[in-house]
Amino acid sequence: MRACFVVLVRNNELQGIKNTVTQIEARFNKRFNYPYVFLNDDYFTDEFINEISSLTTAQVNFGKVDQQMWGYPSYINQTHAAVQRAELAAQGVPYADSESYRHMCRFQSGFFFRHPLLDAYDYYWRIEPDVDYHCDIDYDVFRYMKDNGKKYGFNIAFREYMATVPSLWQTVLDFQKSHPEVVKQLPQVKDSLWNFVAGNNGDSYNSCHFWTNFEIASLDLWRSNEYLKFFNYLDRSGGFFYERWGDAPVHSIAAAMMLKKDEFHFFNDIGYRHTAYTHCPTESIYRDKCSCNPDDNFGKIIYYGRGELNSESD
Ligand SMILES: Nc1nc2c(ncn2[C@@H]2O[C@H](COP(=O)(O)OP(=O)(O)O)[C@@H](O)[C@H]2O)c(=O)[nH]1
Ligand SMILES: *[C@@H]1O[C@H](CO)[C@@H](O)[C@H](O)[C@H]1NC(C)=O
Ligand SMILES: [Mg+2]
Repeated sequence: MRACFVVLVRNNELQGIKNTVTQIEARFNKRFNYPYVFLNDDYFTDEFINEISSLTTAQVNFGKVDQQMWGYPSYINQTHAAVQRAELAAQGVPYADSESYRHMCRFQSGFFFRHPLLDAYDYYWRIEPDVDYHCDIDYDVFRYMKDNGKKYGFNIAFREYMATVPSLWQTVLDFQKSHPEVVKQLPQVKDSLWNFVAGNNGDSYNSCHFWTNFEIASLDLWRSNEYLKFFNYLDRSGGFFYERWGDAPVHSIAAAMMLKKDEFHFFNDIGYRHTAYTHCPTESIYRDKCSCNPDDNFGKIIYYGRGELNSESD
């Protein structure tokens, strides 16, 4: 399959990404030998390249992300952006005052799939430093995606901090109004996952999103004219910088709008931990494949997560 792992990471996260790659190799890739694409807004050090390369027999590519994909567009008022960051920081939102986090979210939303090192591929699996993969995966997940017509695979869904995306939904609605030629191409609401993200009969964002730190998906989904028009519209509005739009709500709203329900896949069998949250398959057939504790499965604590994260919507 024309597929790869894609890893955006910093040199100082070497230990964390070695930990992840070691698990990916043991759980999946020693059987399939899919290549890796490592991307960074800085040059990778020789130490980084050597230590990563020694973890796998698969092909490993290292690339730099240039200014056009990681930097302020000319139409962004950076003074205004700084004022807005300070305002969000006063609300205690994670990464509120971080410029690099915003460049990262914009890159993951609109550019990673256009990096030249990804040109050779049709599907990707996004991995991050300092996560755990808990289960043996003994089939080719990329072939599964293709054979079953799947375009977007996830394993954790969550609530967004609404303070990071106050104008995102209105911008999406404005996009739909100004691009009837795109809307015409989209599936009907009843066939899509629009109602996974739409609140108040479509008047507002309900904050639900797929966690994008794990994604197995089609690159063509993001390379499509429909998505590129959508991303450009969002990007011009400035919300990646004036607010703190995450790639998770952006990908999720776009996929919910553009795909049919059956083009999504819940990777229940891929046990996964990112920060304090774990997806662990609870069915007994997974006990001999997974090392995680099913009692830790995020599905069981979702109600708690709602209360914690989502005070102002719903
Ligand atoms: N090269 C590079 N990678 C970054 C930067 N900021 C975040 N990342 C990567 O982007 C991904 C998401 O960042 P992370 O800090 O884990 O954000 P979180 O998962 O939302 O808490 C991780 O793979 C990070 O290594 C950055 O400034 N430069
Ligand atoms: C940029 O933003 C600052 C702060 O909000 C504002 O004072 C200034 O007029 C803006 N500049 C332009 C060119 O719009
Ligand atoms: Mg992370």
